[in-house]
Amino acid sequence: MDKAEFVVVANRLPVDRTVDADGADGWRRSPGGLVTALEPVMQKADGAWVGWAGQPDVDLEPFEFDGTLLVPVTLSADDVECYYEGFSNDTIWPLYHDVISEPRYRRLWWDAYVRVNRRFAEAAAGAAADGATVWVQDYQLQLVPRMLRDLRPDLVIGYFHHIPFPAYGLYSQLPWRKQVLEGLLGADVIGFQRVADAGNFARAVRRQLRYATKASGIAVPEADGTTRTVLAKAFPISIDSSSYIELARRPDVQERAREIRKSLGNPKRIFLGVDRLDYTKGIGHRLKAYGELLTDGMLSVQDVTLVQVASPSRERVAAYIQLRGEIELTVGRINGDFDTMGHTAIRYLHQAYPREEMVALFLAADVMLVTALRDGMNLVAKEYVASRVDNRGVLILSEFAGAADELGTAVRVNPHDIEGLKAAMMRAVHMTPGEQGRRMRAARRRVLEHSVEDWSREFLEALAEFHPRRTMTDAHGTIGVHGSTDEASLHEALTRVAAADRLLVALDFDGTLAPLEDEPMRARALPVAAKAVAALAALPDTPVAFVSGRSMHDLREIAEHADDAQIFLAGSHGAELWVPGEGHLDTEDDEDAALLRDELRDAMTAQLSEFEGVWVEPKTFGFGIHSRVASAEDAQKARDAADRLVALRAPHWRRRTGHNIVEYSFRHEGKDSAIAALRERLGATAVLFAGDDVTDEDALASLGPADLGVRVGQGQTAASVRVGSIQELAAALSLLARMRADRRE
Ligand code: GDG
Repeated sequence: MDKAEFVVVANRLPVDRTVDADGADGWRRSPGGLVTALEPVMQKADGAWVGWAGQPDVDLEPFEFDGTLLVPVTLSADDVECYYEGFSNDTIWPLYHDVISEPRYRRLWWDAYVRVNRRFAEAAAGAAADGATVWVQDYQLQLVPRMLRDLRPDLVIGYFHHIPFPAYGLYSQLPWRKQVLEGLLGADVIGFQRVADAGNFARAVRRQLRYATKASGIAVPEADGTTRTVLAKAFPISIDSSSYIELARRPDVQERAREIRKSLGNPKRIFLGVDRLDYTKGIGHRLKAYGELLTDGMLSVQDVTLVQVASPSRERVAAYIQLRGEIELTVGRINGDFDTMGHTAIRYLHQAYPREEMVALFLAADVMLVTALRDGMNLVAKEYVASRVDNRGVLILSEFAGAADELGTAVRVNPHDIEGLKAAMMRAVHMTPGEQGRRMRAARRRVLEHSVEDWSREFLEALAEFHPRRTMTDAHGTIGVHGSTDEASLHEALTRVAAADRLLVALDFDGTLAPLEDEPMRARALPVAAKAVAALAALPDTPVAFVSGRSMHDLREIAEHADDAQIFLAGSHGAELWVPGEGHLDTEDDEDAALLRDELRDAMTAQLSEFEGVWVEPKTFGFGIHSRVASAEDAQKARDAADRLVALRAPHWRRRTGHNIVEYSFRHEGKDSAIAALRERLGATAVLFAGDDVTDEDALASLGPADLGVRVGQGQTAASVRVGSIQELAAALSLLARMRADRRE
């Protein structure tokens, strides 16, 4: 079996088993947000997916489906009962949803959870290539990150938690509360739906494990005496909005929406609920409010109907069996009391439907009821909004759903407050089309601007940036970075490039030659680095270049002696070039782009002034948002605001992230193009490039076998050599200068 560079681990595989008319087995991609979200990532990467195929006691070999390697994990009937239905769905699910139903704590279930989590970790360890990225999904697999790290310390491990993380007072009920926290902290990045979930998690870690937390970082002491920083942060999930828009625009789907209205007797208003039949969704609360409005005579079945799709879920778990009984009793009573021959109060459907039918229902519904008592996100709310291409309809949204953090213009409700819920429903029934449009347009903007692809990209970018933030103290008491190249190999690599006929030494500036500063214009190369660079540049056949994301204007100011030392400068990630003796090479003017740049920059500066420590840096071809001294929350909000503005006004701009900076630019050049241009102009036969940040990886990844890539500090890298600090790089550059000078003698 080939090893994969990117591995997803989830309870379920992304496929369902099918049996055709001849009784032959096959597989079909299962619908669902997670599968859609990860599809583009899986397709780009050499990906594998580890999970259960959905049937007990079936042993399957790994197989390929749509370009993804599927690695089935076998669960026995007992595993399904104890690990899945028991610990996952009858202990963790109710506990994490604020104990709406009473969690059951059974030691046998816990044992099965540990056992099955280990099986998933082993399967993932077997599927992952050296240094691969593994993304673990959700509450069924909370122990996998730690188990996997112990098995494979070389891996980059992410975890996303789709459901809420409860307040400490509730979490502390869990008899295995420490083990679960330790399990999760095996990851490099832990993603949550809401800022509040990440906060609850950090609090539990402080109280239970006494680890220090700062902003979104948690300091995790490891057995070998090192400390690892784990990032625990909100990454709200989204939907594949364009597929909903596409369906909503289809004439047959619109026709079906009209048909649905007609078959319900063309009521004036249709209420809709779409949920898995789960006690967290507040279906009983909405039925109660609706039943009372009918009883009070505020609504009548001549005018309104409630369509409730309750798709079957976890049908063997006792709490779900009981819930189904209660809901169906309530529906029966309300219908019995209010139905007429021609009209029904509630059209109750305990079935699952194809997505086309769901979108037709969304289009037919005047009022969407999302009344969850607790919900990680609630994708249905976002799907309704995305589908309303006509900017009509009212979303009633529980403040206990994660989606409430983003959809501020929905009609918000506390579903426990039945009077409040009734008032909101009446308000929705009477809302003018103008108000519906205003609210819906704003909600749609948010959903459309932040799709599920953005979600996975943002998570994986954070993961790449964050791993492995590990410092260690060696026997001599010096601080290095985990994974630094040993001295002998570094020496060997430098000897190799020192022998090149014409060697280009290209160096990033900030974080590579100069320490990062809170005030970027104060950055200066370390004196020892500046000296090494000058020594190299003075040698024949050894041109030196600084390759930076800064504008040429700023780069010239901070790299003060560059011109004297005959150093080439590439600014704006390679879109601008300065040649010693010749000056700034002209770049093409794009007046429209420049106007838009000024306008967006001004808008951003005004909008971000409320966030302390966040500021906008003008760039030649765009702007950067710095948040080095801001709180994690403000930094996130500022990035979100910038993302929204750019997605709306300049969707074709390139977005780059670096250490505490996000940058937007209408020029798409990366540092790789700067290296290519310099290599050609200077006739270099080999290139040494050193950098410390994500944008340097473009250049590092473009290097050939004769070249040498050096990564300074932590982070995933394409470089073959890693040094722990700027000081170490400076020492390596001086050594290189000596080697090259010796070569000539
Ligand atoms: C968990 C968290 C979080 C439902 N019935 C049918 C159907 N669905 C689809 C919906 C939606 C999905 O299932 C349900 O997603 P939700 O987000 O609403 O809720 P959970 O299943 O509880 O999901 C939740 C989510 O994970 C993602 O992180 O948002 O908070 O609890 O996409 O449309 N789809 C079709 N037929 C049905 O009958 N086709």
